[in-house]
Amino acid sequence: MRAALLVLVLLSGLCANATVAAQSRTRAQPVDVILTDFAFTPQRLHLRQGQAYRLRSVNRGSGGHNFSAPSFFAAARIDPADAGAVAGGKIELGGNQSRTLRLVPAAGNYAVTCTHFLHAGFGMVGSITVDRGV
Ligand SMILES: [Cu+2]
Repeated sequence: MRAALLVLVLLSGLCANATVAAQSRTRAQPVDVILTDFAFTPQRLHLRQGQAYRLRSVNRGSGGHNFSAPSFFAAARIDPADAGAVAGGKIELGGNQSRTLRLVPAAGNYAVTCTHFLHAGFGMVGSITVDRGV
């Protein structure tokens, strides 16, 4: 009886996870951020809490850049299938590379920078504002 209950609890947990992943894939709104030498475009992202997004970071710069937003990524619900794209609070991109991350953001104001040497000083800074859902 106890084992059956445990199996049931585990199964329902799996279903809930699968549902969240499926929802974020089907209803996710695409958002593109272009990284260049030395800017984020758009510089200010405006998102809504609870909405699923497909955040695509595209590096059109000549060299490597990153999309570093540790607080934003820590607070967001990231699709487990994409979690490997974020390391140390940032998405690292070589020249002409892009990564897509499915996530549901949490309300707040977050800073975005490129942590490569001197890039923030050259202008690679931005922000993400996530409004509370209705
Ligand atoms: Cu950079």
